[in-house]
Amino acid sequence: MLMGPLIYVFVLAHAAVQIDCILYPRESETREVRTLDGLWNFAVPPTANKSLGFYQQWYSHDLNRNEQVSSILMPVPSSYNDITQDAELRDHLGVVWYDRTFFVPKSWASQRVWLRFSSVSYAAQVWINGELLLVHEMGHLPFESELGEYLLYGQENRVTVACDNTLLPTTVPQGNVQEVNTDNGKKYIQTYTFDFFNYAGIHRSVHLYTTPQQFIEDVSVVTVIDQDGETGVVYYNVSSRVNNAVRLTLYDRDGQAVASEVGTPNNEGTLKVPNAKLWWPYLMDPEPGYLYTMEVELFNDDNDQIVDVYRLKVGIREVTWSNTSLYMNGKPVYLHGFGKHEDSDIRGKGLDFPVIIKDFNLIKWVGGNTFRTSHYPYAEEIMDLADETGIMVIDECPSVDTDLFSSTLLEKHKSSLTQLIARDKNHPSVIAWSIANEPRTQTKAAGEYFGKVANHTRKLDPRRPITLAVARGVSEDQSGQHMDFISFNRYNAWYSNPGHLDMVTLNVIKEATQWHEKYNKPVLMSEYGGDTLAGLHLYPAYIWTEEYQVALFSKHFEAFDHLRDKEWFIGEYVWNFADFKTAQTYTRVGGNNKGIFTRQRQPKAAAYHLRRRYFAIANELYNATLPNDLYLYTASVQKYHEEL
Ligand code: BDP
Repeated sequence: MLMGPLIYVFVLAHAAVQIDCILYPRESETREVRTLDGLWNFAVPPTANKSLGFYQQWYSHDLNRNEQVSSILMPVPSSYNDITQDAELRDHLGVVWYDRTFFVPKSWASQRVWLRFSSVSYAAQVWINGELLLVHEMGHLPFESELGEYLLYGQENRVTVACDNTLLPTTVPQGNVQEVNTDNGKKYIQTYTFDFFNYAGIHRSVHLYTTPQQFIEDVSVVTVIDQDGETGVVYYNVSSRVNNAVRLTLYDRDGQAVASEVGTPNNEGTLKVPNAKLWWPYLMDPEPGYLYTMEVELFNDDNDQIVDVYRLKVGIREVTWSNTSLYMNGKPVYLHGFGKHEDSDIRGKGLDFPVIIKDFNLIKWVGGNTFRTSHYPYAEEIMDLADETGIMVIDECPSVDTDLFSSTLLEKHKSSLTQLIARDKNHPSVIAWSIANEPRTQTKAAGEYFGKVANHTRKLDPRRPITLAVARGVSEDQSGQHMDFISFNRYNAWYSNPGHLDMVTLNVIKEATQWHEKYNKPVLMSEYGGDTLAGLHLYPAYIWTEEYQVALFSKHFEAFDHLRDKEWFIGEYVWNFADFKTAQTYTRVGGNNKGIFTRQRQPKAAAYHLRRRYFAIANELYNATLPNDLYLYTASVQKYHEEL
């Protein structure tokens, strides 16, 4: 009854999103790509009438020329929340409006022209020149449409986006809307239980791109290593609406063709690469992240001319698992990394290359070999960089704290995985799918629900293991039976037994062992940590200080080393890589401070501590070279110590 002002609820609630192909737009000799990133016009309807933009059809005119609208400039990509000084915009609930104009050359009239959004959070409606083109529900995932007759060639066009951040019990992630009494009367507020700020807006790039009339619609790649251990096998499938021949050629880093085949669209084909250079994770090989380039060419009807070309990076590697281990190219891997967030000052969750590159530099500096995309899919550009650097990724869908397991929610949850796998299926860095973070898994209904989500995911991709980050206790959990490995989040000496550093090690060992005993599957600790205010020092270690974070980590390290002797313990993920913004609560000082880096990416003491551990592990397991600044010189006795 209080949903009146919240637009997408009735527009989108039943819009089934079926996205099974969504290639990243890449230039080639047959394709042009432009971004519409930059400054857009931005307008917020009045709180008292959140639907006004729809009633007044704000999509019919430029927002900055419409006398009924007061618009400002808004950068794209970015969250809108932290761009102005207005607390109401920061905490806005419901629809906001964006628009901009762009030219389309006359020469594009003979092509197909597509408009692609890499992410609008949470729901979007898109108009071109006043005509409704697209609706999409789900943040962090791309959607697109061909523009066709909506477009004016050789003229100016306008794109308008209505973006709604409202979260409900049937959205992924879930939230609630409450009516509250304020000093200025009644208003609606958004509540949610997950622990990161519900940033919203056009978060990633907007692309305009062309394809020829006959075009490559999708490319899927699965790689395995032949029994000889040397030949890389690349199974491929090219989708196209025509049945013309396709030619696939694989080039190595030096541009030499190493395999080629002519096949037919929508049929599986195979490329074999003798003496393949395998894709290895960072620190596991001197040349991690080796990528080939796969060139896909589509022929015309007479099969004598090439009409479309698309190039895709391919890493040849094979992920397998047993009830005790996870293997990369047949070798057991130990995962040492982070839970992260897409989060930074001012742009919130907006794509930002300086922050992205800095984060990869820091991950490598610390010696991490993995991260989990907690708690939603990260930008495609981040996934590309993970491929190139050899950082393994547990790829998580946007389901957090899932509860109230309705059939509507189930369909959307499944759709989030369909969309995620369509987007990320070809990334060698993706080693597993995480189908949720900390859902309420203690009921029978939850067990059945996650069984369905896991089956759905497995059908879409049987070649990667499935997990979810569980927080409920071992004895009550109903979800683990459906997973391929168990990931558990636990905050010893923080949420449980705060201040008691002597109540960590045995508890971690005990719980990990219980998970393994209950499900007979590999186990990893997907979150542990404690909030730490950078610069706060107290010795002996006291909660919230840098000393405490270091000591808390050490107590976990002892447990992990004990567990590493058991084959089935496959990894450790610190919570969190960097401090990040959350909703306002009395447990958070400027946000969540569990980062080993501040939000500005400066190290706390724990970063140096973790770095010594991660490199020591990589050195022990893979003979990785230790950086020479791991220990700074103190006295000659240290040299002796290091040699031990
Ligand atoms: C875990 C959640 C994570 C939180 C973390 C914390 O998975 O999203 O940020 O707790 O409280 O339960 O720091």
